[in-house]
Amino acid sequence: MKAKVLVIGANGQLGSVLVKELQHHYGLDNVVASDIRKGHHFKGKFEELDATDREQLTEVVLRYGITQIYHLAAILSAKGEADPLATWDLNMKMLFNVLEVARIHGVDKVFFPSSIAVFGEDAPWVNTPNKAYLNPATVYGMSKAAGEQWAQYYFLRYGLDVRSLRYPGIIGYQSLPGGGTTDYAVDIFHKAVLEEEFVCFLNEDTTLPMIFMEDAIRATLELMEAPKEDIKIRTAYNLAGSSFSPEDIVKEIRKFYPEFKIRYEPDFRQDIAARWPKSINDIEATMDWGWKPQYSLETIVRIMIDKLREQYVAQQ
Ligand code: AKB
Repeated sequence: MKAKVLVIGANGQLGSVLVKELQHHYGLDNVVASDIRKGHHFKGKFEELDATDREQLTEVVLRYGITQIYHLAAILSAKGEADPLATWDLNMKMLFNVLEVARIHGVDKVFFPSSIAVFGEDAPWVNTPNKAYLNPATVYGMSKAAGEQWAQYYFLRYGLDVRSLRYPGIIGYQSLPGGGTTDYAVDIFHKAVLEEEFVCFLNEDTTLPMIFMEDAIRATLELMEAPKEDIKIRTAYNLAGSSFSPEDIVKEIRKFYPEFKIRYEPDFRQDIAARWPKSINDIEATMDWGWKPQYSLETIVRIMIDKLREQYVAQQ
C-alpha cells in the first residue's frame, strides 16, 4: 500500500524542512502538511489542524487515508518553563491524541521526536548512553521522557509501530527554531552574516550536543524506513551529530568574519543547558539501523554562512 503521510507541526524548524523531504520521497500528493496555523507556503496539501482536538485529527486521518504520522508539534524547553502546567497539558494531550487515533484507525507508523532534554543531572555528562537514568529538569524534558514510555507502551500493548529519536539541538539555514535552549546555535549565524553583535544567553564554554539539519532529516527517514524487526529500542534512540560550545562556534565564524562580536549574558536557559549532556553515545542507532552523522562543526559553519549569505542577498 502507498504511504500517505501526515506531518503535525509542519511550520516548525524541523517540520518545514522534513515536509519537503517527505514530498520528495513519497510524492507531493502523498504528504499532508499540517499546523495549528497557516503560515508556511508549502506546495502540496496543507491542513490547519489543532492536534489537541481529537475529532479534528481523526477527520484528517480518515479523509486522507493516512498511514504514517510524524508528530512534531511541542512546546520546547525554554518556552515551556513560562507555563509549566499548560506545557505539560499541551504536549501530552497532542501525543495521546496521535497515539489513540493511530491505534484506532490502523495507522502503520508513528514518529514521535524525543530530545536530549530527557536527561538530567544523574546521567553521565559525557558520552551519555541510551540507557542512562532519566531525571529531566524541564517540563518539556518531562513530557518527552513520559512520551517515550507511552510510545513503548503502545508498541508493547497494541503493536503500534511508534519510533523515536532523541534529537540534539538542530542547526539549519532553512528555518528558525523557536522556544528552545539550543536556539542560540542558529541565531548566532544570522547575526554573523548580518555583521551584527550577538548576545548569547549561554556561557561561552557550555558544550551541548548538536546536529546539522541534513543529518537530522536523514536520521529520521532512515529510522522510519528501517525494517520493523531492526528497531530494538521502543522508547527512543540516542542520536549524535557533533558537540560544541558557543566559543567553539565563534572560533569557526571568525575564520569568515574576523571582526565578529559576541557578548555573553547567560539567563535561565544556562541552568537548563547545564543539566543536559555534553555529548551523546548513539551506538545503538549505529548498530540497529546504521546511523552515521556526516557533518562536523567546521562543515556546518561553512554551509550555514554560505547559505545565509545567499538568502540575505536574495532578500535585498
Ligand atoms: C530545545 O532546546 O528545547 C530543543 C531540544 C534540544 O529538544 N532544541
